Amino acid sequence: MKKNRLTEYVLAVSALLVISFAAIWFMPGCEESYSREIQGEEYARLTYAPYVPMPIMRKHPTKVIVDLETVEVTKRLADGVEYTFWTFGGEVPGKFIRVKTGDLVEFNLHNSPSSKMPHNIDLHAVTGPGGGAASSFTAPGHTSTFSFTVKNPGLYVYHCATAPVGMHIANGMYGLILVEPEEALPPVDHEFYIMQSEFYTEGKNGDSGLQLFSQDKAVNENPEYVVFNGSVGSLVGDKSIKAKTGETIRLYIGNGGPNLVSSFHVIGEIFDKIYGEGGTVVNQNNVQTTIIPAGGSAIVEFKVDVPGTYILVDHSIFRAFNKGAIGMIQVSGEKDLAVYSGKQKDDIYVGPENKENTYTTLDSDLKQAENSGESNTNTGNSIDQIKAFGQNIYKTTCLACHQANGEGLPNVFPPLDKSDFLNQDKQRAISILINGLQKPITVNGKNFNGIMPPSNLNDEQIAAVLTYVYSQWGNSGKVVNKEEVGKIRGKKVVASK
Ligand code: HEC
Ligand SMILES: [Cu+2]
Repeated sequence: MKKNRLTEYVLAVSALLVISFAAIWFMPGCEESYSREIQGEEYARLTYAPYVPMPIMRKHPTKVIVDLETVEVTKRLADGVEYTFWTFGGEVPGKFIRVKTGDLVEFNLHNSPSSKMPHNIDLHAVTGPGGGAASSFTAPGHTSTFSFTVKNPGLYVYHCATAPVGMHIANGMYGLILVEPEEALPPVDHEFYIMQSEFYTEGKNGDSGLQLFSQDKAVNENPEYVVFNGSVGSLVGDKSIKAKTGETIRLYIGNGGPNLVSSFHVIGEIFDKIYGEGGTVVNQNNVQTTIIPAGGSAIVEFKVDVPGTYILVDHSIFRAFNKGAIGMIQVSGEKDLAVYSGKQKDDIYVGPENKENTYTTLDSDLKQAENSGESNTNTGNSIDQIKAFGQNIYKTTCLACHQANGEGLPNVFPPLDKSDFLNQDKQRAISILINGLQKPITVNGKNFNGIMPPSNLNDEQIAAVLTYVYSQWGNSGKVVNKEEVGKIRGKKVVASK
């Protein structure tokens, strides 16, 4: 009995010892634990979106010197559309800043001598009045310096907070600062920087030339453009994010606003992990769409298993397909047919009752998105340039229904090649593009009664796409100019039969 007790005791003590040794042994970073003392200094290496500075390997906080220049630049917002952006570092969004908890940041805000406005910076990573705004107010051709210790890890937005604050943000003055936790984030194969925001232009979406800021539209929260990384198409085509199958991706996503909340989604992917609202805890697994408030952020991680193109969108979906909030991840590598088979067949479906109707599935979302990178080129003057412009519009907005060579789909989408209906009446065709069409028509002897939605194109775009269509596929070769379109839009002519 007594002996037994003793054995139990000895066993218990040794078990405890083993456990505590093991615990010490396996404690992360045990050999080189994080020192909280500031040692040395370094210059921050800042990156432009979609790139992110390298992870920080050091095991101690340091003094980090950040140099950032505010500069006002006029450049492309969409093809043919220019805007005067106010920027941190010459691009929208501003440069990505990466520091580590405990770092002492010496911030030098330089305002370019070419600026017309004073600017400052409010970093959400700063604890202190205005997040640095009051200490960093900088006139053109001046530099302000202030320092702060980053106490809280997380992914934070920074922005200009000079009055009128809304206008400075609306013109592009925002970016992200990542404060890494003491214990580094787990390694991944790729990290990228994406920031959503809106632009409020005087002209409508697609109106070409230099666009001015519209205070009215901003106050009404009714943007003409919603974009990732500062312009339409900045993450599309050859500017897509690239990865290989089997790799892990971490996205640092910010929302500069100024007004809209993003419903961030990647078509065809599921976020394995989310650090909700850019905090330091993984608070969800297996998420389809995450919400990113204006002036907030999120960190998402996922592994890409299937090769192909994945479309980043704000799933408030008209913002994606009509205002620009589209990006792409192109994944190359081996197909895994068990994870995703691809299209296995495409049969004609004859509806249960009406045997005259046939349907075909359309991948128009994808087609539109894939083509959107090359759409909307501004018109030149020559007829060839107009046709080329029209061809791009055709590919992005008409092809999904009327098909590549205007052949249409039997019983569903009428043909545009040698279409007697089209060639008969130019004004009617213009009106159909402006207002859409929803009534029975006969094209080349075949009846159609479908819905063509209004095209949402401006006068110049309608003129170009119709000129292109008229020049193709045995059509009459008519030329449509934007004045004709303007007249019909003004009159609100209803499509007649
Ligand atoms: C979502 C599918 C869809 C898209 C996109 C679409 N159309 Fe149509 N279109 C139709 C349908 C359906 C009709 C027939 C409507 C009806 O029956 O009332 C039609 C009719 C027409 C007609 C008159 C009939 C004919 O064949 O001559 C023209 C012209 C036309 N579309 C041009 C265009 C052009 C140009 C674009 C691109 C800017 C476009 N459509 C985009 C579905 C579409
Ligand atoms: Cu500013």
